[in-house]
Amino acid sequence: MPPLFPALTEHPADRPALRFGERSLTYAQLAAAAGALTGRFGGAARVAVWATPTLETAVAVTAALLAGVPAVPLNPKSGAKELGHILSDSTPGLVLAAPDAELPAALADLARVDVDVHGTGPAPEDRGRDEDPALIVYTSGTTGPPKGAVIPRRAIASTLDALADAWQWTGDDVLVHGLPLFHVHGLVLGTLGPLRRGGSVRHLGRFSTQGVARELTTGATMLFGVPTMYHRIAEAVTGEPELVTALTGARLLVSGSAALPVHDHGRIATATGRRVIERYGMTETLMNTSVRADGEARPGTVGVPLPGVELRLVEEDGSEVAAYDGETVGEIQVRGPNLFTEYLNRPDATAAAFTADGFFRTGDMAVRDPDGYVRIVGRKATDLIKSGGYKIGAGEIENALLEHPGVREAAVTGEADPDLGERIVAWIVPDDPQAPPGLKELADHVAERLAPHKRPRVVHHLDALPRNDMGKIMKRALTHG
Ligand code: MCA
Ligand code: AMP
Repeated sequence: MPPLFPALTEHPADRPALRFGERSLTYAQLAAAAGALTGRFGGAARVAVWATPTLETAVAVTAALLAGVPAVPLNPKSGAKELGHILSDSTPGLVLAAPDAELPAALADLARVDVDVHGTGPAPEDRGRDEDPALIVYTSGTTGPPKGAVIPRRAIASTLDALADAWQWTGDDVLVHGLPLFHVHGLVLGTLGPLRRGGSVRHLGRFSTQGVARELTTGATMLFGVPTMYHRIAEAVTGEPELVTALTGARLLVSGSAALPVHDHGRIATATGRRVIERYGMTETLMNTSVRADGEARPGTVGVPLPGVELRLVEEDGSEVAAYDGETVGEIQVRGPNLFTEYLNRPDATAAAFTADGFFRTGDMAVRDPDGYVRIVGRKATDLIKSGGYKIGAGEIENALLEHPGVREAAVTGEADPDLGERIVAWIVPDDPQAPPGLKELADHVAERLAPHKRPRVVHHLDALPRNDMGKIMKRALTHG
């Protein structure tokens, strides 16, 4: 099996690999720290990683991949209910965390191993095999709690190599970003990506336009971000000349996880002369399409299928659309080595997600231009909300809201938001109309149980929810007045 990270063993000792804030590791130091850590896994079948945006998380995931032990990245802002579900579903043998991390009560029964980024162990042998599960990443569906997508090692290797081809991404690139490390974007693309190429990543700890400007003017060559980050960049370019200089000098600016508004694309292009390129992926499929570095960065498109990815648009009845004419809308289905293997403990959901001939049903609706460019035009499920690049299921928020004593009925929708793409809106029938729970109370309630990014940003109080004859809530009636 070829190694996942050749640079770990072929490294010149002082080649930079990771930098998080002020702290950094070379490839030699990363190999030694990962080697020391793999010796402490104690036969665990899976390991949880307390995925703060730190060196420790990068070392922990690298060590798990080399040891061939699946890693379950945990959002360190997860609330008790969400965390409880992920732990009982994925049953990790231990949790890897930074020594100074304070872990919540939900993790108290789990053995804890502190990650020593200056540990020195024997150079780790790469024990992973292609089809072995490498990561289990939790992702929201329309109803119920999040599902664990089991991502095999070959999907990681193939998606990163396909992106290298599309973006001319090499070991000379230095990536900057401020993405969270418990999702595919920040972890697989933003951390494992540079390591597979033998290049380096500088993580901002927390996204800021000043941080982006600083890194891109001091050696960073590429920027990854979600559209909310590019929106904030578009807002800042007029007042921050150093940001304009930085973006103008970058080799590649890449946006993903949600649609980049054409308006923000245009404002950045006007100010810097640079076109942000978009790529389209999913937790279950890793990356499917991208605008190529040597291609035309057409605003509003996610480019062409990546090498190895088969993509088709299908009608409701499963037949392929009649024409790729830039107008005929169909659901995107994909097949290729980039796909996940299953949802953990959910054979029903796994079976429903694939067609008989092995294509994954993405639920994303698109048209395809005659020259192959894909334009995403919407989503099949109205109960999935994309806010700040996070996918959030309406059902999980509704369930959390119903656990509030002041809530009799609840419905959740998404509405357009210039910064977040969509914002979460809660429609509540209060138990006591004289004393309805307010926005802050309900936002805190959801943030505490699930995660802060799942909290409602707007609350409406109603006497009753609009329902059809079957008793089903008519969400269109809520959002269309
Ligand atoms: C606010 N906070 C709270 C509460 N309200 N905490 C507890 N209780 C509350 N009621 C805290 C938040 O935790 C956060 O803390 C701070 O206040 C600000 O919160 P918020 O307004 O939500 O955040 P933001 O600053 O507006 O975040 C915007 C963002 C973020 C930075 C763009 O949305 C983000 O990081 N998005 C990235 C999502 C992503 O990576 N998606 C990839 C998945 P603190 O200040 O401590 O942070 S998609 C994917 O992987 C596929 C494969 C793909 O295609 O990429
Ligand atoms: P997640 O399940 O969190 O991995 O989110 C995957 C979803 O994000 C996809 O199914 C799309 O709906 C959306 N997405 C990702 N990248 C893009 C993009 N460049 N443009 C539009 N939507 C995107």
